[in-house]
Amino acid sequence: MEFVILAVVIAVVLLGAIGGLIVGSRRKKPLPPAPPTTPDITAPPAEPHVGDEAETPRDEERRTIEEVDLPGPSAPVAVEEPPTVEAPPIEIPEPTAGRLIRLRARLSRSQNALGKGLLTLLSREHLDDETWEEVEDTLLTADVGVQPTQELVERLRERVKVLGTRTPRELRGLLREELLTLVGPDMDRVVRTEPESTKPGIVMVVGVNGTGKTTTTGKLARVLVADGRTVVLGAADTFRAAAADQLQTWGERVGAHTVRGPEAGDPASVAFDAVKEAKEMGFDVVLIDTAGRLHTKTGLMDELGKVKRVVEKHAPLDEVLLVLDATTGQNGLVQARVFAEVVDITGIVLTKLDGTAKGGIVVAVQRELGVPVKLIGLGEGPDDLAPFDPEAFVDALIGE
Ligand SMILES: Nc1nc2c(ncn2[C@@H]2O[C@H](COP(=O)(O)OP(=O)(O)OP(=O)(O)O)[C@@H](O)[C@H]2O)c(=O)[nH]1
Ligand SMILES: [Mg+2]
Repeated sequence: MEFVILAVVIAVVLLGAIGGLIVGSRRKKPLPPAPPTTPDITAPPAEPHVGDEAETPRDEERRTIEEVDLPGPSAPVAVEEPPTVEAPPIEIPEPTAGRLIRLRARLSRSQNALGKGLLTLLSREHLDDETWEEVEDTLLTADVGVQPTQELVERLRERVKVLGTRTPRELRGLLREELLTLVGPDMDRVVRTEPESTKPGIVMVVGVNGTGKTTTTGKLARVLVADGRTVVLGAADTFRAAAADQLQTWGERVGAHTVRGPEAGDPASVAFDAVKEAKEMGFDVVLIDTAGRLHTKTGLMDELGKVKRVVEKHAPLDEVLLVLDATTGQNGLVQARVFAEVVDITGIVLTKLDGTAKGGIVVAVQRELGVPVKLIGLGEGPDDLAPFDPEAFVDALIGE
């Protein structure tokens, strides 16, 4: 009898222990992530992890509500100290002169394959049809575009024939002249930001997603501040909260004021308010950053037209800058055409020229729009923006 009682006691103790383990292990197991209600198509596909198969299958029995620990009403609530907001130190942007030397060197590094290739071809003893075809291919590969390429080759052929014997110096001079003609040394490339008595300079920045609009707006603000101008940034990209933060961060670094609106609010009204504030407070220039939009989406393009029209209730815009990513090549031309129809582009900013040898797109896009490239982006650094200078550009192409 005693033995039976002892056995029962042991059994009870054991069961309790096992139960405790199970409960304990359940408590410790973290909640599986809640499955999204709609599939997130922007999320990258989940990578398999080591030991994936060992994970609990998703159709495992769910915990009941009683098993989930809820925080008691008396649970202490951690009171967070409000973070002390320290004003970031204001940076002094790099002076223009030093910046240009640095950026020209960077441009040469990325672009001089084109010029070197051309010079090598032109130095051949016999310039037969095949060589001229290679010259053409070289220019096309650099995204110069069909029409300008044919013009250049025709003129070069003519001039080389007249020249007879060629020295490398002569060839270089010839090529430089012809490339320069193509790039358009006489186009007006001034970025207009001059304030007038009652109105600030107004610049709007547009383009498809990810071309570098916000970065360019930020870099341009730095250039203006370095020139002693006061700047307001209009965060008219209301699609993402992070977009306004990104712009504001650029502004704060040089002490430029950012006007923002509610998330998903009307971009036109943010742009309007930015100009209004600039006018009221006597700022010199307003730079309006807009959301990236695909040129194929009519609704978004209409919205951009509206932003411009609403701003124009204050005053005409001085510049509408189209930001194109130099690495996207010929697709940039299609974008340029559509944007130009909607908002009358006055200047092109060609970004990411540091990451591609296809600088020939400068020629193609200017031809397409009849609008000059005014600025070029040569890196992700805050001072990696340069005015577009045709002579410096051609020198970078053919090496000095
Ligand atoms: N290498 C290089 N990267 C650049 C240049 N300009 C911009 N970028 C990079 O391009 C990426 C996109 O830049 P953003 O300025 O956010 O582009 P955005 O057009 O405002 O993008 P959305 O607002 O999302 O349409 C960032 O990683 C930038 O650092 C450039 O001239 N060279
Ligand atoms: Mg942006």
